[in-house]
Amino acid sequence: MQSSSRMDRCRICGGTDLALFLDLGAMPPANALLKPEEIDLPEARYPLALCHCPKCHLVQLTYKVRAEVLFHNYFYFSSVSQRMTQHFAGVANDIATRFVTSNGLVVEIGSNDGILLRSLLGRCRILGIDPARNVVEHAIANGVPSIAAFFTEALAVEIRKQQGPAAALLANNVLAHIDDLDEVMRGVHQLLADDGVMVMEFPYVEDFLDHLEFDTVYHEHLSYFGVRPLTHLFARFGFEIFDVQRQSVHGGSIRIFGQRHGASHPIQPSVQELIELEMLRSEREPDRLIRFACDVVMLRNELRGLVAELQRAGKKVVGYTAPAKGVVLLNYCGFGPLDLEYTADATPAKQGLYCPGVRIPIRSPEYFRQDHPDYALLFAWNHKDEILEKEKAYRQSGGKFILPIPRVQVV
Ligand code: DWN
Ligand code: ZN
Repeated sequence: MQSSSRMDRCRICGGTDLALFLDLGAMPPANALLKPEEIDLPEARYPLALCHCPKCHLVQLTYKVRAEVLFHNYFYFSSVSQRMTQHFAGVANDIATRFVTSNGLVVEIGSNDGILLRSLLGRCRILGIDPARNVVEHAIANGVPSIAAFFTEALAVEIRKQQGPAAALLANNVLAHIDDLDEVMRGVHQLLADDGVMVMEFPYVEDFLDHLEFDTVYHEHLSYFGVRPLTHLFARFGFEIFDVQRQSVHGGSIRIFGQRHGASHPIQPSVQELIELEMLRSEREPDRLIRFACDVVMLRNELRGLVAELQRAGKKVVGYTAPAKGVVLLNYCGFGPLDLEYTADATPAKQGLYCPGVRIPIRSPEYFRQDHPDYALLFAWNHKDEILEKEKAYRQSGGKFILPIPRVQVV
């Protein structure tokens, strides 16, 4: 079976008039970190490009890599970030107080290491679902009942049979990873209680475009959602969005609240406000996507120029963090171990491995502090505040961070 295939239809509306506007070239999957014994072996590379559907306005990858290839062993543990842990504790509290009784069932699709559901322990019944077995084992060890599987209609039927309908169905940073959205929506239809709510959070396409977040384009992220395309998708399955909240995490996200059409929650003005914002931006700036692509090329040139200039001046530049977006930036800019000797990341499972495509080793933050390089290129710019605080001593002793997004700056 082929491990990747070309997308020639819109994932939400089936439109075939897709317009390519950004091409980052062929790259290995961003989370396919290499073991030392693998760095001299050939790596599979897949096209990484974006297109826009003029019918429902979904932005999506032009190529898809099979989920089994991407998620068989996952290195992303949400709980590494304290801020994300607090963020999801806030989401859990909001859900538990507004939508779920003490005997209600909350199911989370893409529950990762249980970062959110952990906060609901003892407040209601919980169940996590995530395809990455290695991460699910962490969740179970944290006391979060979890199933290592993809969320499908058949699994939804099974869960409902065993545990009853879900009062709340959550999906945080998941929907963008799903190829067959119809299958997931059929599963939601099966599992959600009649007056149940869906709470889904993911990066927002308006922030993605406004803040030049091209490095968040990787093979896991099949879709880049706005409210307009999601309204299309929900309507096809008898659901409606009744509220949307913008969030600052992950470079700018939206949290949408959905229900069965006509259920009890009144539709908030926030929904129409964002639909109109999206319409206005695309009508007023018809060349917005092309400009975005040109700005990406200019940022790459500027970043490469800065690193070369610093090295010419005898300065040592390394990387800091090894997020999926960092792998995309490294590969797109063509940086290698001669440019950045290593990158430091706090995730124990990543240390000792290599960034795919560029073979830059991943070291620990402790190694970084001892080494004390002159500059550190911060790939996880979305955790800037938390990390600059954590590395205060490095900065106070003259170390500087290079932030690549939304524009190159040295702090
Ligand atoms: O959709 C996804 C987004 C939400 O998160 C997933 N597909 C994968 C993941 O993407 P990412 O890897 O770009 O996420 P982050 O949260 O930007 O990755 C943060 C990285 O930075 C992790 O490798 C951990 C590391 N880190 C660190 O070394 N020290 C993070 C913090 C906060 C730190 O203090
Ligand atoms: Zn479409």
